[in-house]
Amino acid sequence: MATVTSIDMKQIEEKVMSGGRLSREDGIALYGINDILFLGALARYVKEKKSGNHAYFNVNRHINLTNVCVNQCKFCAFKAKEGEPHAYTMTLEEIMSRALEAPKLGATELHIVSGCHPDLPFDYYLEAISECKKALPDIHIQAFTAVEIDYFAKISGLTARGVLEKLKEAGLGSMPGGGAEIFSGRVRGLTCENKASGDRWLEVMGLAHELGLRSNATMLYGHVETYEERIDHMIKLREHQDKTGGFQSFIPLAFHPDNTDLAGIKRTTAFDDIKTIAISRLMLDNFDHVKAFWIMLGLKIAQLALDFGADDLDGTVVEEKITHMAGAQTDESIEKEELIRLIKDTGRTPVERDTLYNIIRVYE
Ligand code: V47
Repeated sequence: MATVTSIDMKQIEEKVMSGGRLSREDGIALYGINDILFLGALARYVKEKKSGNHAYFNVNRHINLTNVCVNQCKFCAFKAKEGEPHAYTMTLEEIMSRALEAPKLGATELHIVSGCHPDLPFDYYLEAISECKKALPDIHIQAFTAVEIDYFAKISGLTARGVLEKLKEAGLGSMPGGGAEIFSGRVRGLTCENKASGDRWLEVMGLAHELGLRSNATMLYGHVETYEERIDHMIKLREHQDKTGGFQSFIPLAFHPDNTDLAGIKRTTAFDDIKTIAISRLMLDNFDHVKAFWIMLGLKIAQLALDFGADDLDGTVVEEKITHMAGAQTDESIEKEELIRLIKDTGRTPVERDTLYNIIRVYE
C-alpha cells in the first residue's frame, strides 16, 4: 500500500468537507491511512450530515429456509450438499412456527435468506413468503438476495423480473443486500464461481428498484480480495445508486473463516473493520445509511463503528446461522434494550426503525 502524505490527506479532507465525490485513487489512498481518528472524524462528519445524531436499530427475526445450496461458495460455512448430516430444509410448518414468533418478540421484520436448493421448486420459496404475509400482514418481509432471485429465474423458467413480480405480489417488501460479495471477476472466480456474476447481481437489483422494491447492498471483505477490489466494488454500487436510488443501506460484512474452504485465512482485525466502515461512509456519498452488523463485527466493534461513520446496528436477529457456522462468537440474539444501551453509551440517540427506515420510536 502506497504511503499517503499529509498533502494527500488534506486534499481528501477538503473534498469531503466541500461535498465533493472521492475518486478511485482517493479510496485506495484512504486504505493507506493509519490515522483512524482522522478517517473517523471525516466519516463522522458525513454521517452527521445525513442522519444527525441518530443511530438506528430494528427488531427483526432471521429465518434461513434451507442450507442446501448448488453454489458451494468457498467462503461459506453455512452451505450443505443434500444428504450431508448438517443439511436441512424447513417444512412450511417449521417456517411458520418461526415466523409466528415475530410479533410476540415485537418484531417488525422477517429477514429471510437461504441456499439455492437443487431440487426445491420456486413455489416452495413463493409459498413461504405468501403464507408468512397472510399470517402476519403487518410484518415487513425482507427476503432473498439478488443471487437467489437469479437462481429462481433459472429454475422456474421465468425472467428475473417475473420472479420479482410474483414475490412482490405474494408479500415481499424489500430485499437484503447479500450475495454481492466482491464484484471482481477474479475474486468471484476464486471464491464463488458458480453463482451469479457481479454484473448480474447489479442487474437484478436494478429490476427490483424499478419495481419499487428497495434493497440493501453488502461487501464481504477480508478474504482474497485486494483493497483496490474493495474500492471498485464500492464505486460500482455508487454508480448503480446514481441510476436507481434504490439502495438504502451499505453493510460491510467481515469474513469469518472457520469451517469454510478458506479456513487458513486470518480473521479481519479491528483496524480493518473500523477503516472499512469509515471508508465506505466516505466513498458511498449517495447511500443514506451504513450498517455495522453487530453479529459479524461483535458488539464492541459495532458500537465503536457508530463513531466512525455507521448509523445503524441492524436488529435483534434471534437466530443466525451464516456467520455462526463460520465461527462468530457473538450471541445469535440481542434484546432491544441492550441495543438501546449500546447506542446511548456513545452519546447518540437510539432510533427504532422499520425496514424502510421509517421511524417507529426515538429514545431520547
Ligand atoms: O451473502 C457468507 C455473507 C451474506 C460468510 O441486507 C459471510 O440488511 C462472513 O447479506 N463470513 C448473507 N460473511 C448475510 C447478509 C446480510 C446480513 C445482515 C443484514 C443484511 C441486510 C444482509 O453473508 C452472504 C455472504 O456475503 N457470508 N459466509 C462468512 N463465512
